[in-house]
Amino acid sequence: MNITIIGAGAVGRLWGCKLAAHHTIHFWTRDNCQKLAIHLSGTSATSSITPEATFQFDANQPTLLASSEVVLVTVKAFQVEAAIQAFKAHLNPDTAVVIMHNGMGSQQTVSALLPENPIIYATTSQAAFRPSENDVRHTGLGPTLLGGINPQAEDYQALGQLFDDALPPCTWQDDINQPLWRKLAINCAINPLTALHNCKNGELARSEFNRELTGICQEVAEVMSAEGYPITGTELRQQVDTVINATADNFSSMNQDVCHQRQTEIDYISGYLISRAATHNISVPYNQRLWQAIKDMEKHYHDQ
Ligand code: KPL
Repeated sequence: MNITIIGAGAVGRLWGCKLAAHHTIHFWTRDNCQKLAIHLSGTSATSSITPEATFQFDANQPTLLASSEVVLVTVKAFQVEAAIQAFKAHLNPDTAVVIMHNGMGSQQTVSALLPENPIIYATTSQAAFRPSENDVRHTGLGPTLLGGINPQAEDYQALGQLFDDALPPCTWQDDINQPLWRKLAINCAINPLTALHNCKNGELARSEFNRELTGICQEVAEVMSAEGYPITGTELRQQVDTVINATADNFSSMNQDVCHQRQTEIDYISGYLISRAATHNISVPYNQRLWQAIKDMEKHYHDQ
C-alpha cells in the first residue's frame, strides 16, 4: 500500500519506519523537504523488535499524497486542523484518514473538513522520542487501538491487521471512543502533574500524589459514565497506576513540552474533560485546577 504520514515527530517517525517493512511510506511535513532520513533505535527493552536501522523516505510530493490509500495524521491535536488544510487539496476522497493524537476534541473539526473520506481514530501506548534531529528512539511497547468514526469507515477493519503487522499489538474497535476516554483519563492524571512538578512518570507513585490522583480519576469516571461509558474512579486509578509503573522512567509528553516551552495539549486533555463535564453539570475541581496551572505556565514561558 501507499501510505502518507503527516507530521515527522517521534510518533510519526516510529510508525513510518515500522510500516515501511510492508508498505511504501511518504512523509508530509511543515518544512517542505523532499527527502527524509530517519535513524531508528530501541532501548534494550525493545531492541528485539526494534533493530537499529536508517530509513530514507520521499517527502512532500503532492502526487504521492494523491495516490496514498491511507494517510496517518500524527501531529498534535491543536495542529490537526492546520495540517488537514495544508494537504486537503491533494487528498483523494477514497483515502482512509487515520488520526492519532493524545487527547480528544478534534473529531467534529476533522469530519467537517473531510466530509467524504473514511475517518479512523487511533490511540497508541507505544512510546518514542527524538534524541536529535534525525533520530527516533522507541522507548516503550504498548497496545494501539483504532476504529472508525463515520459510516464511510465501516469496512476498514483490515487496517487493524495492517497496523498490527507493523507494530503489534494493534486491534480494531467497534467503538473507538471508549479507549479514547480511557487514554484521556491516563493523560488527565499523568501529563499535567508531571509537567507541574517537573518529574518522571514514576515519581507520581509517591504518597504525596495519592489524593490528587484519586480525585482526578473520580472526576473523569463521573464524566465518562455520563457520556455513556460507565466506569468507576477505582478502575481508572488502577489503570493510571499501571501506566505510572510501566513508564516510570519516562518523562510525559507534557513534561517535555513545558521543559521546551512549547504549546501543550492541555486543552485537548483536561480542557476536553472540563468542557464535557460542563454539559453534564458535573463539577471537576481537580482537573480544573490542573488545566489552569498549565495554562498559567504556558503564559509565562518567555518571562525568564
Ligand atoms: O501518553 C503519555 C504521554 O506522555 O503523553 C503517557 C501515557 C503519560 C506516557 O508518558
